[in-house]
Amino acid sequence: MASPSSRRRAVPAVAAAIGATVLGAGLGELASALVAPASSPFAVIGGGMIDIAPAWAKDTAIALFGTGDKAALLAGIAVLLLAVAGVAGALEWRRPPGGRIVLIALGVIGAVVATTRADAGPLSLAPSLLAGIAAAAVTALLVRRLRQGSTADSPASPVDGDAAGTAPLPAPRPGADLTRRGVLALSGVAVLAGALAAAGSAAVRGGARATSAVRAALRLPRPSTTIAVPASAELGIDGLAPVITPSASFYRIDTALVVPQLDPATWTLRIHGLVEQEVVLRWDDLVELPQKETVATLVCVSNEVGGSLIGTARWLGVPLRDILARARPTAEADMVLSRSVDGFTASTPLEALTDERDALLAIGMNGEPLPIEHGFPVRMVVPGLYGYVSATKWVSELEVTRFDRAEGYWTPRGWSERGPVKLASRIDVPQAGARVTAGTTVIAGVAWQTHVGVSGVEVQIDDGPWQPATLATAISADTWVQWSLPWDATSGAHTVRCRAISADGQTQTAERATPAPDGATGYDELTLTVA
Ligand SMILES: Nc1nc2c(c(=O)[nH]1)N[C@H]1C(S)=C(S)[C@@H](COP(=O)(O)O)O[C@H]1N2
Ligand SMILES: [Mo]
Repeated sequence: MASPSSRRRAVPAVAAAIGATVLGAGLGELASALVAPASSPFAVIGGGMIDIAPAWAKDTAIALFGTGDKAALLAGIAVLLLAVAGVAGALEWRRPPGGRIVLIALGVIGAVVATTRADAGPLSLAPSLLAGIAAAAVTALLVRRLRQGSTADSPASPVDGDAAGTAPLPAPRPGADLTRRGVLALSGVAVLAGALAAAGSAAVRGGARATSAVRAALRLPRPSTTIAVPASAELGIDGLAPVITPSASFYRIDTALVVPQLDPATWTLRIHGLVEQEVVLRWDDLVELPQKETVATLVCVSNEVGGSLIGTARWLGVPLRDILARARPTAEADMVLSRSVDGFTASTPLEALTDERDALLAIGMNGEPLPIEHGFPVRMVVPGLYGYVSATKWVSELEVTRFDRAEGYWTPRGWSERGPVKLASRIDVPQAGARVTAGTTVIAGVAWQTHVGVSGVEVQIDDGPWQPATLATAISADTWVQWSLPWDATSGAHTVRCRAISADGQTQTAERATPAPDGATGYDELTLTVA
């Protein structure tokens, strides 16, 4: 057992290791910004954790933090890192060089993970190694100083404890206290320096600014086919999701802790595999091709019943069947594995990319170039399929292959290899927790089964009959449709449920299923008290 005094004396050592680790982490981030942009120690550890996370973990993270899941992950890593640093400080104080070894080991782990990332460069080892070495060296220096201070001023060991074995409280020693205070102050300086280095790394990166400038200056080609959105597609009910989702509020889901910054001038798309002719497409080639405008709803397989991981946008791009036709897939091919610059892949049935549907290699979203976090400069959008098996952002490669030869990113992580969108509906109005007073009110929401279409929505209040809601005009089978139903609300507690009927006559199933492995099912339900 450590005596109270030795525990007390470990405090500056713990502080020193934490300060040294913040400094090391900041230097690692700065080094990454300067020489290995894809190998930020935080991003590679976070990315590695995302990659090994099973389906339930992804679901839980999204359920807890929504689209803030990435910030939560990074904060979690920071807290864990500081906790380990604290332990390393105590170890370095009691059992040198234990603390140094722990900190170097952390750096080595980061470096090894960095080399395994899809976008690892030649210097990918450097940032994490530097972070570990800096943290260890500064910890060793400060703890050595602390030890010199305390031994210089401590009495010789025989006096340090009596025959009964009780630890004596050391008399205050001004010299030792000065050292302790000095080391604490230096730890604080290290934290500040680490924060400065991290801020510096953000400034050096500035990549986001450069890409925004390129994006802002970009002019999109005009579509040869446009699509009109009928005014009657929008019911204009307060609280109801607008039929076209503004890009700024469009949900974002991806594994990219650092959003890829691509320049259209150097972007290429390689189409290869089971093809007669390998093709490499550049931005200039792409914008020369006939452009099509579509409106399509994109939905995430992780969307819970009633969830918000869904949006509808106007997309501009070239039909993927035109692109694939240039490469001429061979007869044995049945899948296209699209790959993003950051290593994400999606397995899409070849048929969905070559049949009559508007599967696009998209460059525009809601009249502008794709937002950077939605895949700038080029992504895929395929009606009828969940995003994880179709909607690859920052796309750089289409490998024409077979389902029995390759699999997409989420398949080995517990998600189905194919992801057709399931029939679903959601209640938006009244909003959960809204005050509803007795009298005529409105119930409204959205319903979808992309590329199949919705022919009806029914609403049930308490245990009453299922009543048909009024549908807004559907833009197409590829989009969600708004619905509404007037309701003469009586005071008291009520439950409201909805279910959709698809264009091919299926009624949405009441059976509850979790998002994994192939999409949630069950009725969205709202409970409310009418005043
Ligand atoms: N490069 C890349 N593309 C990706 C993903 C990803 O993790 N990386 N996630 C997919 C998933 S799971 C979904 S639901 C959609 C979400 O697209 P959005 O963020 O534009 O809404 O992108 C898809 N494309
Ligand atoms: Mo998704």
